[in-house]
Amino acid sequence: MDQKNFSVPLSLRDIQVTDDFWKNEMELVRKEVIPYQWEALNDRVAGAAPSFCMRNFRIAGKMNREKAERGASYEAPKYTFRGFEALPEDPEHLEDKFYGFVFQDSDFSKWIEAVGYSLTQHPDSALEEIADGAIDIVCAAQQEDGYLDTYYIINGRDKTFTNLRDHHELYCFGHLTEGAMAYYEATGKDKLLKAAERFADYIYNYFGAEEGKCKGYPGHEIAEMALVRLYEATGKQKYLDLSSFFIEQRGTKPYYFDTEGHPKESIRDENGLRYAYNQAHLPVREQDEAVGHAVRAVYLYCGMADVARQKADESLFDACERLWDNIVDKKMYITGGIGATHMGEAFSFAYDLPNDTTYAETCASIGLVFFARRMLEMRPDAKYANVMERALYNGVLSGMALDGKSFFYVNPLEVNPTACHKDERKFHVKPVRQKWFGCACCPPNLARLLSSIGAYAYTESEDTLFVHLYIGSTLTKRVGATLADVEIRSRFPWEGDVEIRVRAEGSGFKLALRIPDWCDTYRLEDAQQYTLSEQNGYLYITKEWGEEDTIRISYPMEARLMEAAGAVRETVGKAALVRGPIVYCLEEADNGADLHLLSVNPAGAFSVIAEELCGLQVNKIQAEGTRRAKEKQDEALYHPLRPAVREKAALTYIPYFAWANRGENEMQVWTRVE
Ligand code: FUB
Ligand code: ZN
Repeated sequence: MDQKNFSVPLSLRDIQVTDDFWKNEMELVRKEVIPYQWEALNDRVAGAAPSFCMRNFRIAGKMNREKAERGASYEAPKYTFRGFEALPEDPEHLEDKFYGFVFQDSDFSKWIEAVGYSLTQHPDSALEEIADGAIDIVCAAQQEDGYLDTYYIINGRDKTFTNLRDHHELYCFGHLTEGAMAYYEATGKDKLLKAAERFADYIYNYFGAEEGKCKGYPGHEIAEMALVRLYEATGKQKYLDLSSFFIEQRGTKPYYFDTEGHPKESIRDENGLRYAYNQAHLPVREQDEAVGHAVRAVYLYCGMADVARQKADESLFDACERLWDNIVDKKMYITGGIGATHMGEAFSFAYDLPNDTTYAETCASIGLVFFARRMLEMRPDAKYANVMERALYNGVLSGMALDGKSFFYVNPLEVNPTACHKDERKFHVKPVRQKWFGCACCPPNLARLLSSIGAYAYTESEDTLFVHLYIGSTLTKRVGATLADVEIRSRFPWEGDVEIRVRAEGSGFKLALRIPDWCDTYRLEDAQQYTLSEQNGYLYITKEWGEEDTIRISYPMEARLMEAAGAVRETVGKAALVRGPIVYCLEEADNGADLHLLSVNPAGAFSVIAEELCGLQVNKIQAEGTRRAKEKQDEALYHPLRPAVREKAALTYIPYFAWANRGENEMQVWTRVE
């Protein structure tokens, strides 16, 4: 591996996203999600489960002050460790103790990360003031030794790092660092970054290969990638070493988590799932199947990819690639959703992709996007960007309502609301988006991804700008001693025409455009004026650049019915409609109830209709099909086979991400084929 060929994301300060589609998403985050989340973090949302996040930081800060005032006579209160502290029966009388999930601190960190990215695109002094105030509260909770996790600060430091498997100190540290970096990069303010670094130093002194240090590693990964980011920002080798240690240590024997004395969990133990849940069943270089909790898994793979990139470690990259291929070839929904079972929020076995009991947590698709970008940094291969695009426009975006005011945690591909209410196996599947969640991981994760979307669309190497996603933007790229100005315009995801204006000098600047996997061909206007080559799904373009050059390229978007491999039991005989990057679905609001009675005609015409859907301009698709005629009311449950009576039906498909914006109703991605 030659690091010279690697690429890195552009700084968000060098990109202005101008795209109608994504700008709208970013504005929803800025105007709806960030302010709403700030209220939620402060328990000020009527009717929503309190978060306790900022309250926990305030209490930890208060304890610090009391300790400083009373010195040796101070005795910290003693509480019982549970992992989740519920609201007391009388919510008026909260004690000065920790409430909420053990990882509640991370809600602040994801919020401040989204705030940081958002400020790079849209400076907002009022928001910055709120953020600075929040940072003061968080930093006041930090202990003298650098430790910063309110669950243990409040409950008692004697238990620090005693339950790495289930408790989330290292996870909270990881998110804190990511948030601090984003805020620093946006504003230049380093108070939170310094706090994160002090916590990192504490962790570095505690964990590591050196004699006397703890040999544990995070139960929920993310510290691995955060440490690499910290290394890149500070140049301090110890952070890369620690990340590397966490990665190499995972899965070695004796299993670290066994030394923590967790009670055996019978069925998990018998089936070898005890370690796989945390991806700790094997050393990471020996892993070739994505297993366990899906968010943890993809976060681990991101950390592995970061370390592989920093160290040009080919075998670690190979492990990442094996895991990538396993996910994409065997365990991913057509929407880019991953984690097929709600048992452990986990990957299931190969090709087990049920549509109506799926989990496909929003955070897991987000993690897949993170993983894709990291793989692209090392190897620009369209196989990563194709999936990144698929996940973004579908499994990620479905997590948020079109008005930015409610969210899905679980992203099913088929919903019958009655089943969601009455069938215990589907209780985790909500037929409508929720305002907020007690375990509020997904909405703030969405906020941080959407507000930094530019960092996924493009990466740069010394002389090349890689366009992975056709997101309208203006950006600046350094080429040797000069700057190239680039403007990308498109009507993605609805139309495939792209216009790229380049202002560069000489011929040193190259563009690498991803050729999407959803089109068989593309058309480049005036192709003869460029020097062209194709490699791994990218079209490399260069020329002697003039004052301003305009490249016009079209990727035909055709409505296509897709089928899954025969091994996917749930979808045999069914097809999903896809056009460009968008996966479509049928919804009851357009097609009436009993969607399971509908069939689509693969030989019929597909008409694209540009229309507004709940305030958003989208392309709907009309298809020809039939509906199995309603039987008589008293139709016997079983009866001799008779020819089905079918009536013609016009099917109206809408983008999957836009479903469930018109009240509770049925939805399906996979429809029977006539
Ligand atoms: O454990 C923290 C977060 O809560 C995970 O990433 C989500 O899957 C949810 O379990
Ligand atoms: Zn989540």
